[in-house]
Amino acid sequence: MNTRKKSGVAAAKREKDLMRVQGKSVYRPFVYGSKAVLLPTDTSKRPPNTPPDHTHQWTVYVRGVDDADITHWLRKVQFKLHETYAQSQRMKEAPDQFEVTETGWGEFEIGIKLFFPPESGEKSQSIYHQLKLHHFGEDKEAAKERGDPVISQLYEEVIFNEPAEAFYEILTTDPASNARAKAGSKVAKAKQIRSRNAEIPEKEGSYSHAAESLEIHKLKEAQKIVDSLIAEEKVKLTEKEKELEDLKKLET
Ligand code: SLL
Repeated sequence: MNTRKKSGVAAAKREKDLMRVQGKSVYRPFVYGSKAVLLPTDTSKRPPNTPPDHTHQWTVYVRGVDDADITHWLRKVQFKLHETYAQSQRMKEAPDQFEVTETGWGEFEIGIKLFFPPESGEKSQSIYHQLKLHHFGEDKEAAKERGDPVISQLYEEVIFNEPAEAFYEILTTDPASNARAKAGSKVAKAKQIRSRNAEIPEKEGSYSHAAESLEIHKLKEAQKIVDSLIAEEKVKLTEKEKELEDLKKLET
C-alpha cells in the first residue's frame, strides 16, 4: 500500500518535472570542430602502432565557449567516424571530454549526436562536421608553410523551447559550480556566471559583445546601402509612372 502511495507521489513529481515552462526559450552556446596536425614520417616519433599510410593526427570535439562547463545540459556526445575506422561510433560521456583523437589519411564528414540529460525530456540532436586535414581559406599557403595545425571550428547554439520544469532548473542553477563558487574560487565563480548565462560573454573574444557590436555596426551599414538603393528605385518608379501617365494622356 505504502509503496503504491509513494510511487504515486513519485509519478506526480515526474509529471510536474516534465511540465514545460511556457513561453520560455533557453539558448545554450557551444563550439564544435576539429584540429589536425601532420604526423612525423620518422616511425620512432609516431604514436605507437600508427599505420604507415596515416599522415595526420586529429581531434574532433564539442566544447563550451571559452571552455565553459556545459555538462549540466549536454550529457553525452556520439561521434560517428568514417567506416574505415574500427568501432566507428564513439560515445563520450561526462566527465570525459567530448572529443575523439585519431590518426588517419583522409577527410570525411563526422556525425555528432548530442544527448541531453534524461530529465530534460529532449530528443538527441545531430550536427555534422567536415573533418579538415589540409589548410583552407585565404591564408592556407602561409599557414602550411608555418606548419600551423588545421583548425575548423564552428559556433552553434542549442535552443530549448519551453524546457521541462526540472531541466529549466538545471539550466539556470548548477549545484556543482555553486559549491565551487561558495568554496571561494574566483575562477569557479567567474566560470559559473559565464556558463550559467545564456548571453554572449562580455569580454573580448570571438563571440564577445565587442564582436557582436561590430557585427551590428556592419549590418547597420549594409542597411543604409539597401535603404539608399530602395530610395533610388522609388525615384525611378515615380519617373516611370509619370511617363506612363503622359503616354496614356497622349493616347486619349
Ligand atoms: C576520402 N572519402 O577518400 C574519404 C574517406 C577515410 C579516412 C576518408 C583512416 C582509416 C583507417 C582514414 O583516414 N580514413 O584507419 O584505415 O578521402
